[in-house]
Amino acid sequence: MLRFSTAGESHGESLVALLSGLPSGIPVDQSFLDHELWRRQQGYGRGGRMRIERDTAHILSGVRHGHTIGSPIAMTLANKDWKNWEEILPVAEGDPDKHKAVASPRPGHADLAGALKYNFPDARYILERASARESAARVACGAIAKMLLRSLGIEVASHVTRVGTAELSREATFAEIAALASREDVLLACVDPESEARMKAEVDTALRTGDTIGGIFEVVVHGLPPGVGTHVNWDERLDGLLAQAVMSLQAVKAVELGRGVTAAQSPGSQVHDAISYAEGDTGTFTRFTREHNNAGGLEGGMSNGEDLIIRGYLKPISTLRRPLASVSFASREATKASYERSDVCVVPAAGVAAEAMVALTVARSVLEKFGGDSLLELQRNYQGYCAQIKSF
Ligand code: EPS
Repeated sequence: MLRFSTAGESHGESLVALLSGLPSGIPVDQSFLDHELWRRQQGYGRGGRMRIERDTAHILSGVRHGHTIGSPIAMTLANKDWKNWEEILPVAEGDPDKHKAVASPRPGHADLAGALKYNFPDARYILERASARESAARVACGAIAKMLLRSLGIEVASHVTRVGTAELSREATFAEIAALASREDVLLACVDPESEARMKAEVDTALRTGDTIGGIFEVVVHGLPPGVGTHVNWDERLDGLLAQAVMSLQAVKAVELGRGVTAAQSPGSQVHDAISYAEGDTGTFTRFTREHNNAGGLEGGMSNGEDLIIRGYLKPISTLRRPLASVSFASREATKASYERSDVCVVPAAGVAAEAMVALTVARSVLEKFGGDSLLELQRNYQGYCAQIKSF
């Protein structure tokens, strides 16, 4: 089974990622991996930390001569900021006078629940692990999952469809969304310049007022055949797995598949995607075609051959320059929530992290269905199935 886990604190020495269960023979492109990490660091509204970090994944194992070898892949991502934190956050006891408490919990962050749960006098250790810095390690794993999917012709991309009240005003094609990944100025990762200008204005307002702003990103999976995932067991349904994977990202508060939200207020005749059939080579995978994709490529917990569409709804970052009311851990007196430095808007970055989570989730379901210890074996199984459904 494809599995990954991460370790590391936001201001510790390094993030660590461990990815196992991949077949041998997948070409691993270090520059693609680092470009994915770079994309996650971009976006209008990121804070001072991103001027310090320049993420790169140092691969320690599982890849030799440019290809996976089937064994677990271990990676480290050094935190450049560590040099400023060595005395504040040492592994050994160190000098307590140099430690830096997170003295009053930030509403919306993990601070209060975490300090209570782990019995810490302040929220420093909670912040360190709850921070979205961790998502860099997920992006490193996701980049390798993307390389696997790419060798089967499956692509994953994301764009921003809303920042605050500013919404993308038109439909986007997959080609437009995919092209965003090679943009030099990510700005707000929106395919439409006019909509993006309105989104930027929302970030500017938040910046000016010491506030933060959330939004919506959309991840699209293109080129996935029907039948990945299954309806037969609740914990193998691809829709449920995707929802969990994206919801697990820092600051995501809702996940929508296809037209999930507005479907709840519309009659079935306007929601479900009518099916047609044409002899000849019309559809990509089968001769069954759809005019619409309101289902977001998922029916019955399985892919249906249309693009997967997964939207993540991001709350505004909970570290505010004009902090909300809170309580001092030490005195229990009313005070303002702690503030160090923070981002104002992270919707494009969260979209990149969500691409990674989606790629890892789809790759796991693909490997479960098609199996194979080498890429050659996987591709043979995959192509055999594609030929089977084409002649269904
Ligand atoms: C974060 C706070 C900020 C963000 C950080 C997430 O970090 P710092 O407190 O060091 O300024 O920059 O995100 C990252 C470091 C990153 O790589 O995404 C938080 O508290 O969640």
